[in-house]
Amino acid sequence: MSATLTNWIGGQKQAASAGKTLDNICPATNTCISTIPRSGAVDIDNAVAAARKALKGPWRTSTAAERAGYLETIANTIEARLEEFAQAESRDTGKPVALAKSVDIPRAIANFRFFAGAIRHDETGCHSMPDAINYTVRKPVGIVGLITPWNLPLYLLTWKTAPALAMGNTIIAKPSELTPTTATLLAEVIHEAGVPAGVFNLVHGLGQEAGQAIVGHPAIRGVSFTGGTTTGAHVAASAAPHFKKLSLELGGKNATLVFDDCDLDKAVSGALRAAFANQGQICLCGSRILVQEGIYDAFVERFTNQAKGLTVGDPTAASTNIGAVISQAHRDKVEQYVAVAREEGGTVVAGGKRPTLNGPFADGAFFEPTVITDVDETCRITQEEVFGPLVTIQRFSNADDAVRIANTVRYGLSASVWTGNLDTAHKVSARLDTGMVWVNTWLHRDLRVPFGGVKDSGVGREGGTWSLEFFSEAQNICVYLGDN
Ligand code: TXE
Repeated sequence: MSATLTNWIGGQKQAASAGKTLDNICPATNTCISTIPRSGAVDIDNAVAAARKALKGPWRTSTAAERAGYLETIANTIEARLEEFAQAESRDTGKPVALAKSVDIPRAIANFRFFAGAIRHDETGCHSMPDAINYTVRKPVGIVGLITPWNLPLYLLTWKTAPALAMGNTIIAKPSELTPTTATLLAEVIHEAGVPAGVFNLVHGLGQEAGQAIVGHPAIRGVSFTGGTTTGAHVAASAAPHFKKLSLELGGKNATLVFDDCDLDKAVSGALRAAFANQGQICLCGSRILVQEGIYDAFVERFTNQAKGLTVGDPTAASTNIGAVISQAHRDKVEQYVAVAREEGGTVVAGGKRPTLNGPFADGAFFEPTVITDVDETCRITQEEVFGPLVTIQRFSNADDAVRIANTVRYGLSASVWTGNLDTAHKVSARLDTGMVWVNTWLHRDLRVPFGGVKDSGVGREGGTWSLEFFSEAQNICVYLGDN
């Protein structure tokens, strides 16, 4: 029997006001595991009323230390329930439990701990003049909307929730309708931590309904969105007339640049992780590998062999490297891109098809890790975000060529550069049109650094002081001293 998940509005569990529900499908088994409220504008209105009331209550006068205390309690509780959170994340997404246990849930805990520390040590500016003193105070934005995707559900929701709480906002969160469970557990944990009712409201539902109602609601003064670029454009257009603060973290088609002088073993394993981590469904995934001609053949051979050696299947098995992708529809999309690549002259050197699995996983949304060569930067397969376990490998001749190819796409989120030459590392990194570059590593994160993209990968930065600034309004107060 499947579970019934609820919204959390004003500290209360609630069904959608219209009584409608949506099925939550486990992509690994293609079975319904729960139902969620299919909320609409009325539910968002109710959440706004609760969030507005909470903004006027004790939350308004809470100290930074008190809010940091809440964040730490939340982190500790998630840590104590790590196994339960990881299992839930795996069931909703199809990702290996081991990945959820080692990456998703620990990172969610780290998000709360990090912003607890950040708010404790936060400071604002003071600008003195001969006859006056300016000091800056930060105020909460007010009610903020957090809209998050399905690929890293708790990880990304907490990346927004922790700084929003730290700065004293009240929240209306809408997780992806495909991955509702850990957000619901989080609402429970926040409530149990003693955060006042109405500070964190969770509303489930479809993007075009509940999500759209958040973006278009005039009382919601800021929206932080992570998701697809097309949806991001729609969110930006809807939010603009209300002059909301807006943070958009969107798609990527990130290049992994591998130079002749790299450590080949490390480059192959790094590129493999960048290509296939989380079934290739991370906005930072290195889905375009560019390899210098001197090591091209050796790289392709090693990379392809290792890709073929990855184990696809049962997300609960410790030996599984690749779980299910998010849905049958998404698997179909990935599969269609293989056909596109073939039409464009690409050669599928690994994967390219659904694996044959038995038992409960026979109908799951699995796809083999796929490697495609013989394509160039004019192809759709190297330009469009697939967001699945599919990677292309292209050849380049020199640094100019590599930078040119890397920068051809509409996206500009991240890149990784693999080289033994410090000069190449610095010079190439500086020429890449991306918000982030990793050298001889990938997804090596320090939560203080700016995170975000350029071009169609988004607007704004998250992380450290960037998040604290987004979730606050700076007010300058100038005190005149001149008459004395
Ligand atoms: O994301 P959507 P989808 C990319 C990836 C993927 C594609 C589409 O290429 O294949 O986006 O994925 C909510 N107003 N990424 O369709 O639709 C929605 O309910 C307000 C990259 O799943 O962008 C969900 O909560 N909200 C990405 C959230 O937006 C709306 C991660 C994201 O869903 C809305 C995920 C609307 N009109 C997908 N429509 C990354 N950068 O990591 C939808 N939503």
